Amino acid sequence: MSEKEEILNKIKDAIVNLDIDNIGKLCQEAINAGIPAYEIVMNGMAKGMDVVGEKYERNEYFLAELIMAGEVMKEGMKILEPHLKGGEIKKVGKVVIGTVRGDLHDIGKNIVVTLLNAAGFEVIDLGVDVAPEKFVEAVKENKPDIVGMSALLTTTMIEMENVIKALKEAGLREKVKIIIGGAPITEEYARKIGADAAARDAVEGVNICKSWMANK
Ligand code: B1M
Repeated sequence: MSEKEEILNKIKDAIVNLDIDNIGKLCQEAINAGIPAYEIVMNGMAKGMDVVGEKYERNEYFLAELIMAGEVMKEGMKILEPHLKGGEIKKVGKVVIGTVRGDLHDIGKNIVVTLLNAAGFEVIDLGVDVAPEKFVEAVKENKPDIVGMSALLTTTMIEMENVIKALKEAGLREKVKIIIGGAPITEEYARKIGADAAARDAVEGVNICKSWMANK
């Protein structure tokens, strides 16, 4: 196993073992070894989160462990976030983003926000559990180019469609591009609810937003 694989494995294990005391040190070690921050997130911490999810499904972990895993990942992000951010760049476009109503998962959405900022977008982050009316208000107020929505639960995906309906009713749908993402989201679902795109991960999401702005 290469040194890089070894560190990424230790980071994955730290998430699985809910090791909040060592995750920061390990992330710093990975940065020092020259591993790009985004790779540490996706091939280290997010892989650990997948195992945590599987353990939860097998009743080996419970809600308390899910909460703790979220905290451990956030602790790691404190070290990685400055390395994900770019310098000051001219703003290329404006994005209103949020996790939809009923859904409290924000780790993935926050990575999208960080990478959008790094790519030069101005981002209005509405947070989690965002009702359709709040998306509409934010679009009216900020006149963004793009609306982004995140959902991690199959039970909250439906809210994405509700946001699109609410934007249509307010006469705002045609003024913005809409991108959706999160573990249960597919291209097919995006087409079904009338979103413009679905992203599998944060990098793909940001690339889609960049391509829209380039073609504007
Ligand atoms: Co929850 N949870 N959770 N959870 N949780 C999942 C999602 C689950 C798959 C676990 C499992 O059973 N295997 C399952 C959902 C099952 C389903 O719906 N089919 C689940 C469940 C059931 C629940 C509760 C219902 C548990 C309960 O209460 N009994 C509950 C619901 C609470 C609520 O939201 N109302 C719950 C709660 C929580 C915590 C709050 C404890 C915590 C979240 C902490 C937080 O976010 N602040 C939590 C966690 C940590 C997870 C897992 C383990 C990890 C999620 C995560 O952060 N992944 C998760 C299992 C899993 O996903 N493997 C699970 C890492 C992150 C980097 O990935 O968020 O997918 P992700 O983001 C990616 C892409 O999806 C994409 O880019 C990101 C980075 O590349 N992306 C976008 C995301 N949004 C995007 C938007 C875009 C573009 C790309 O454009 C706009």
